[in-house]
Amino acid sequence: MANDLLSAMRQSIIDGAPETASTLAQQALTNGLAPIDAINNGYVPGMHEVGEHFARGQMFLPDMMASAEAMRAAMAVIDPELRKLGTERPMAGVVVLGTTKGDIHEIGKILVGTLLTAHGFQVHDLGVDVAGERFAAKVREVKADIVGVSALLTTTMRNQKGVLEALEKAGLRSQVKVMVGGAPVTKRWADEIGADGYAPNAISAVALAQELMKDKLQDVTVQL
Ligand code: HCB
Repeated sequence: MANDLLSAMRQSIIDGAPETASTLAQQALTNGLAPIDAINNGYVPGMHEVGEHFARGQMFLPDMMASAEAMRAAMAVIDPELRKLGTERPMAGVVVLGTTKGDIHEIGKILVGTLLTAHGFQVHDLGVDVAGERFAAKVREVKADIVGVSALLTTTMRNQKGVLEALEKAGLRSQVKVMVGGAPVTKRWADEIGADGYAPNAISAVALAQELMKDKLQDVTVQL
């Protein structure tokens, strides 16, 4: 039964059917499926399949846009459930989040933000197509502990490095940890550009953020 539901969720993304995706999300919550499992085991595999069809020329941009709409409709139902947990936790740290310049993919970043919020982080989401200087300005304004930079295109990955450079230029690099992610991003790339960490999905982004907060606390203790 749960497998049928997950498979229907996956298909609603491939079909680009927001109403079905939303109805199935309601159904999943009613049936007691954990909200994060609905996302990770139902809708995200659908998104990956859409990406593969697109790469093979079997789906086109409007199809991919419809799939993104369906994903957003499902997340609109599931998001509040995930966020509820966050209000019951002590503040874990301040995070500035955004998709890098030239890139408008936002679904993964939103998911990372939601899960961080659910784990007690205060998240400031700058949205998409964000230049390094805007990241730096926000870090200064909200005294961020962590910056999360998303990039989904091989051409915009290099702008993650631009964010690190902007933080350096603003004299903020030593005060803030930087984590990077997005489909084409790897740990190797994160190391190469000098980021503090890489997370392949939203759950590991939370674990990484928690780890980075510990490192940050240690940095402060060493400085004292
Ligand atoms: Co887009 N697109 N797209 N797209 N798109 C990809 C990314 C391709 C891989 C598809 C393909 O060819 N196989 C491809 C990129 C190829 C490449 O460069 N390697 C691609 C392309 C080419 C393009 C256009 C250039 C197409 C065109 O115009 N000809 C264009 C670019 C526009 C631009 O940005 N300037 C484009 C446009 C679109 C939309 C608008 C139709 C739509 C985005 C809608 C939106 O976000 N509002 C879209 C979509 C939906 C996709 C796919 C199908 C899904 C992306 C997605 O939402 N995944 C994607 C295929 C794929 O990724 N396999 C395809 C689901 C989320 C949950 O995963 O990886 O984003 P995620 O995030 C994870 C993870 O990476 C990590 O946690 C998240 C949650 O688990 N994470 C972080 C992400 N950010 C993090 C930050 C951190 O600090 C830590 C962890």
